[in-house]
Amino acid sequence: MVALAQTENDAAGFADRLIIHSPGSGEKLGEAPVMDAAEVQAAVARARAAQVAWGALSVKERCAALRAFRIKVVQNADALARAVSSENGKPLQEALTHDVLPFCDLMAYFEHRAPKILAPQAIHLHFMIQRRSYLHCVPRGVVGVIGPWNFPFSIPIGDAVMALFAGNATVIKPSEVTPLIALKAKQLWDETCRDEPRLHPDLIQIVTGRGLTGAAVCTSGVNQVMFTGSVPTGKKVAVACAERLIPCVLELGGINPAIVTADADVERTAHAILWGAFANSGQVCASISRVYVARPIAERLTQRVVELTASLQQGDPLNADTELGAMTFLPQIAIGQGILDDTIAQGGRVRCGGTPNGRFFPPTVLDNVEHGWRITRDESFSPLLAFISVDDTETAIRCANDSDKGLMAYVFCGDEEHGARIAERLEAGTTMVNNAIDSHGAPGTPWQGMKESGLGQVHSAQGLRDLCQVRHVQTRSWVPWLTKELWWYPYSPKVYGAFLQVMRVMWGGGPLDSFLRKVGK
Ligand code: TXE
Repeated sequence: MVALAQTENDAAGFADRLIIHSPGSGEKLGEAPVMDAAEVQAAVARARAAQVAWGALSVKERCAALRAFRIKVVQNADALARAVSSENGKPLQEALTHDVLPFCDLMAYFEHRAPKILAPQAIHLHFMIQRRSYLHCVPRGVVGVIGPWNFPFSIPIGDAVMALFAGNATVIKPSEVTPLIALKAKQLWDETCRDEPRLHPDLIQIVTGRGLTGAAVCTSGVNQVMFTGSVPTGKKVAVACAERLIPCVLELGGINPAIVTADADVERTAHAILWGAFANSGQVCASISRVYVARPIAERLTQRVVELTASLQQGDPLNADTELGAMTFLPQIAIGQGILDDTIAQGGRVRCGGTPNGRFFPPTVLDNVEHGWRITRDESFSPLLAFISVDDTETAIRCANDSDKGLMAYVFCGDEEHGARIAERLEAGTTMVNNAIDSHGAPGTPWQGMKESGLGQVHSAQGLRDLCQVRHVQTRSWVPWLTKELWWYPYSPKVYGAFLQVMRVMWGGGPLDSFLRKVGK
């Protein structure tokens, strides 16, 4: 059993260093400096200087250059997965398939598509047809990325490369709980830069530290912030960005519902819920935490999930057949335990799992739970799964939407089309039908939260464009005999009357109005 000594990171402030221990073995893995505001500002200045040449390259050239980094990551995939697993405590296979692999897919996806996504876009003007309007994407400059500990590679480094595709430089503040993997990524970046002259080491800066270092990123002159973490910290980041009128993208977690209808395929649903609830020991913002299941199949489904849970291998994260590793973040165990105790006190029944053993939190299934209890409201970010039986789909939808969060939702249903209709009524950034948690791995789709789950989006064409200033240019063809527009000076009663007449004819409900609406003018 691992000693419960958290990394010596709990003290606030810029003082001392981060000392990192493996959640799985307790072994000391390394140290990282705690950087102060001046060091963060110096990093931003270096990034800004490197961005000038980078932003001047065509998108195609940037994509060609970034390919070298993707190849470098693939060449080092095993070492990276081992580093993620050691530092974060997740099983080795998850470190590879949830962190390193999706990152490579994200890069390959945007290498191919970014030139088209960021190409100038014409805007069709409905009346001023002698004019030409178009949007063009200009890099913002330096993007600050503030990362979490649950996906310590794929989230901060993935956000950073999105910013690079858009022509920006980045300053990454990794979580104080898992800073070493970001430093390893930086080392691979620097090595890539030696062989690819278009890449500059300073385009990626890593600033390690705790909350104050993160706060310093927001006030350091960056042009945008991408933040993943808790709701209270996300709000602080939003305020800091608002004071500087810079955009921020916030990804703040969820308390994600699954609705299971009576005609759902119990076997697939059970497997999906099992993985959706317990991958990364439930420390996933998209984890399934509350299941609203139709009463006729509730016991069959719960029992099947319990059986499958019993077969999961929990242990040393670095073993390739381990399915649940250790909890990453010490305070998370107490949060999960508190929600578990609360549920039991209210009458919830533990069907399997229960009390944590050191850093290892057993996958825990509860039923007899009622909507409204804390387990259905507060993010446990631990392997707790609650089953709530419901009489009809309308009740399930109402309960699912009765939450201050809205990141992900799930529907398990025998009829895909019916599932999609239910999905459309759920208040979530993404709803998956007959599937679980992995839509973050589809880089073409938006990752976004509603309500307190966040602001803006990452991934997708729009997510990439949002990392640019989208500027509008309007030109007008030269017509020698037209020296001025009709609405320029001088003003007169005659011109005023003419405009009134034009308005009546065009928009007043007459025949020309009908014709123009028909032809889409
Ligand atoms: O988050 P914080 P923590 C949830 C999970 C967990 C809780 C707390 O429920 O229990 O958040 O985790 C930096 N200005 N999620 O403490 O504080 C900080 O250094 C700028 C959900 O890790 O939000 C770290 O790099 N930055 C989440 C990052 O913000 C600041 C994933 C996140 O820290 C800052 C992880 C400040 N004032 C935990 N203060 C998800 N969305 O999936 C701290 N930071």
